[in-house]
Amino acid sequence: MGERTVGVTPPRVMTIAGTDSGGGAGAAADLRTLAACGVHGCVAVTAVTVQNSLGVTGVHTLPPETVAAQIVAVATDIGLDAVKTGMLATTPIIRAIAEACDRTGIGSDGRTPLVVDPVAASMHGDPLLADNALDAYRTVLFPRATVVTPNLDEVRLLTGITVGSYADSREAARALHALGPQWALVKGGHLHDDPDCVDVLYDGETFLELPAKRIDTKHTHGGGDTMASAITSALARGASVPDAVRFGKEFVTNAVAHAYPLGGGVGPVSAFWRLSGEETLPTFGQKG
Ligand code: PXL
Repeated sequence: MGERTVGVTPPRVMTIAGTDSGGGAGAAADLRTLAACGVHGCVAVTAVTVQNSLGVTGVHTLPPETVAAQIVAVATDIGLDAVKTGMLATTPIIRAIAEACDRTGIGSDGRTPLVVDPVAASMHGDPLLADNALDAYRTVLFPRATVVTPNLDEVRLLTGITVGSYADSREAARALHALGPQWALVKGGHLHDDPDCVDVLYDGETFLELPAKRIDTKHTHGGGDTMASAITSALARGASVPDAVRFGKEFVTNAVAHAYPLGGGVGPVSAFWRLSGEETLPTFGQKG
C-alpha cells in the first residue's frame, strides 16, 4: 500500500491541426482517435475555428512561429513516434511546420513518419486553407510525407484530376506520388456511386485497392481526420504503411457506423466504438 506505480509510456503521436469548437473534427477528432488507439496524443494548434454542426463561421490562425515552437518543444522533450497534419490554413504556417520537422527529424528522411492529410475545406464547403497554400502542400510538405491522404475534392484541387472511376483514382495516385511522398492514398469515400468505398494506395510501383462497405449516414464529420489519426497511431506502433492504412480504414468504417447526431446539422463519426461498452462506466443518475 502507498506504493507509487508508474505506467508504461505509450507511443507518442502529435497532431498538427486546427480546433473545431463543436468537437467534431480537427484536433478533437484526432485526440479522441489517438486515445482510442492507445497512443499518447500531443497537439500543435494551427488555427481556431468557430464552428458547430451547421458550419464554420470564423477562423483565427496562430502565428507560424507559435505553431513551429509547439512542434519543437514536444519533439525535443517528450519525443514523437509519428506525426500527422490536418488543417494548416496558410502558406507561412506550412513553411514553418516543414522547417520544424526538418529540425526535429520528422518526415521523409525516415526517422519519424509524417502523415499529411491535406485539409482544404469543411464538409459544408467552408474554406480551411488559403488558395495559395495548395502550392505549399505540393512543393513543401508532400516531398516530406510518408503518406498523403487526400479525399477526392482535395485530389481535384491538388492534381486537377476529377476522379469518377478506379482508373481515375490510380491516375490521381500516380500524380500525387510524383509530388514526392513515399505513399499516396486516394480515398474513395466521396465516390458516392461506389458501394465499396475503394481507397487506392500507391508507392510508385504497386497499387493496393482497399474496399470497405459504404455506410449510409449523413453524420461523417471528422471522418478524414479520424482515419488519418488511426493510420498515424499504427505507424507509431511500427506498422508498415499498407498495414497502417488497412487499420485506419477499418477504424474509420467502424467510426462511421457508430456516428451520432449532434446539433441541427452534421454529427461526428465516433471513435468511441473502440472503447469498452457503457456497462463499464459508473452511473451518476445522469440525465438522458
Ligand atoms: O475534417 C476536416 C477538418 C479538419 N480540421 C478542422 C475542421 C475540419 C472540418 O470541418 O473544422 C478544424
